Amino acid sequence: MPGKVVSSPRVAAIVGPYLSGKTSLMESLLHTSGAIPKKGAIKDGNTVGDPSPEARGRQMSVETSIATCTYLGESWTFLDCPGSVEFIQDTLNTLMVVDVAVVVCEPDPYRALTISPILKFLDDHSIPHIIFINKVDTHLVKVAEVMEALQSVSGRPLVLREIPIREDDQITGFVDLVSERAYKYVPGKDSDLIKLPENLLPEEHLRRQYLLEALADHDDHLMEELLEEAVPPLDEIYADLRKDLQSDLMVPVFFGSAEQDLGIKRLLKALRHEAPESTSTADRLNIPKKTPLAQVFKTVHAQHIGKLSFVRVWRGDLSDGMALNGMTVSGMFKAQGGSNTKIAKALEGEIVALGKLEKANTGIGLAPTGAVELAWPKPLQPLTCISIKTVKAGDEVKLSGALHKLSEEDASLTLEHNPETKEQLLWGQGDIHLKVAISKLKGRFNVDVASEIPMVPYKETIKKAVKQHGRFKHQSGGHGAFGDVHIDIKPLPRGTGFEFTETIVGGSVPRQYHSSVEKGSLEFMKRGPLGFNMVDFAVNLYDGSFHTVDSSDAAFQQAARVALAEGVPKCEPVLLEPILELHIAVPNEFTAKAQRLVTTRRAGQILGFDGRDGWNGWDVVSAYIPQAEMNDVIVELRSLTMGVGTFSWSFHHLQELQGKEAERVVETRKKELER
Ligand SMILES: Nc1nc2c(ncn2[C@@H]2O[C@H](COP(=O)(O)OP(=O)(O)OP(=O)(O)O)[C@@H](O)[C@H]2O)c(=O)[nH]1
Ligand SMILES: [Mg+2]
Repeated sequence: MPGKVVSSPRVAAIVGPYLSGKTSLMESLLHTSGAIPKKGAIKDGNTVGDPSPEARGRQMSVETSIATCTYLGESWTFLDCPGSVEFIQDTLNTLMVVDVAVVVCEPDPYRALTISPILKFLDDHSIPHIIFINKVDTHLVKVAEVMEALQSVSGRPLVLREIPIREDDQITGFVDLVSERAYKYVPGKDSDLIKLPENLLPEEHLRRQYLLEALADHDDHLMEELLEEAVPPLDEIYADLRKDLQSDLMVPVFFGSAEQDLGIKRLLKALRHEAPESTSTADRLNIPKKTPLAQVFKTVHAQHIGKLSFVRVWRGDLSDGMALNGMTVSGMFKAQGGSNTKIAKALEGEIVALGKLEKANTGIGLAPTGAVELAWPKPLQPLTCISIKTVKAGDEVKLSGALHKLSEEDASLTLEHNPETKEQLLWGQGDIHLKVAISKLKGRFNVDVASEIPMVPYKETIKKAVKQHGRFKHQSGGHGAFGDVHIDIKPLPRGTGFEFTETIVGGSVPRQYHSSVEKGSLEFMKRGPLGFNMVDFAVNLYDGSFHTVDSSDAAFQQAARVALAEGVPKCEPVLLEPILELHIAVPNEFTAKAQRLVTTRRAGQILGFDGRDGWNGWDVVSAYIPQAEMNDVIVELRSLTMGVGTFSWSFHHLQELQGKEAERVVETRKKELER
């Protein structure tokens, strides 16, 4: 293989579906390159990746882990990303700053679909990527079938870079399709160079030809050579591989076993020879040619150290103490899993953590001359929420401070205060996402919170109009209180809210008290006869009387409340429930299941379905679902769709709710209000 001297440090993300072996692969890469003397294992909880107690406890990655090694004199930083869709925000952020991504997948054609969302993101952003089919130590891996399945979910052509050598159905080595050398795996050691097995020659030839033809699609010179049946020089093939990967024209596919360290050196070498350098990545991302310039891709509020902004250094070098975006870098660190080592300088291309840049948001460009706006993915829309409360009274300020930090670390986790239900809602991507956040609140910020299913913000309205008289009269000691009103109460169309008017003639209620009647009505509508906020009705003040001494703003407010308290129950109050509009995106083999999910919910209504824009083989089912029925929609959708189904949502309208369900809601509300 031709030598290629790359001086700048490079960065590879390790991505792929949940539990495909990414953290194990990072461990193996670190071990194979000599960065760690002994390998840890997921089951033993001692890998370099996943250092947080939450990741260790659940044996899953919940955020990106960072580790650096030197391989053949070159610096590599690996960013081991979470696979679970619930923690995908960190993965998407991480992918924005890497030179290359290694997509780790299971050796199972039926699970190929699970990598389609990540491939789509990589293709949409033209991020060079390599596929690594992991776990080939498990029996009966059919590489050709896996390849076919993977191709069906990739927008780019995949090319197999090696073919398996088998003994008794077990993969025991590989033939490199470029060098045409055969290797036998030796667990724990380098693979042995062996003679290319005769029986593999036809397949080797076929696959190699396919690889060359794929390269020739973007290289006329190579195409001519192939047409003339000339043997293309290896240098030319390697140059094409490098170029096609860099432009994301083609996806090379390798296989191996992270756990057994098989095929790892092959992967490292491919990365070394073919992954783009940081300057070409910076150019691909249109990073301005300002020096120095770095970009924050991850923010962590570390215990003892404080805020750490993890950056990719795009242009020039950084040093501790320098001013960036008007702030002084206070502490510069190199992360290796859970440990941070203090350093003084960071080189172009490196990943480092900068201390105490309090105002630096994730995604921002940092420069001595001030902030630089750089492309950054929008935070994911939250899909589910819980209502949270501090267990200890007085912890509220601590809680909001801690949550502010957690959502700074993870933009897909947000806090909302609902003024209607008076709840604090913690929004996220799924159950585990929220549970992990609660565990971090306790472990890192020492705040205990209790959680429950959030209330539905029901509303109520009226269906009939009435005329109502209301009088408030009070005599206590000196001054009395007097207000007297005649009002029309009538329903308004859905979505109108509340309207107040007056048609007083002859000053029966003096002008200054009209707004008092409105205020009283607004106060009353906060809780209608069913216990909820009232909407979509009108009050018209048309008559009344007053007393020159005893009438006051307060007395007229009170009179309005008296009138409404008596009048509204006569207007056929009715409950309104919020209905959400959902756009459920699923691969089309699951479209019928997604539709069933809608129709099996109370009042779920399918509006139609269509192809998903820009997503081959995906549909979007549009539907209305009552908010009260939303709680486990994401859980069920994921379980129906191998985890890849998702949805976007928005509030759509309020809808009358009657019958048993309405009675249940009103009864529950009554009990709540009595508490
Ligand atoms: N047989 C076999 N098992 C493996 C291999 N690589 C990983 N595993 C196992 O697969 C499981 C998941 O491994 P991880 O490395 O945590 O997978 P991951 O992709 O990082 O998981 P998430 O980050 O949570 O998505 C663990 O039980 C590993 O021991 C492999 O090459 N062969
Ligand atoms: Mg992992």
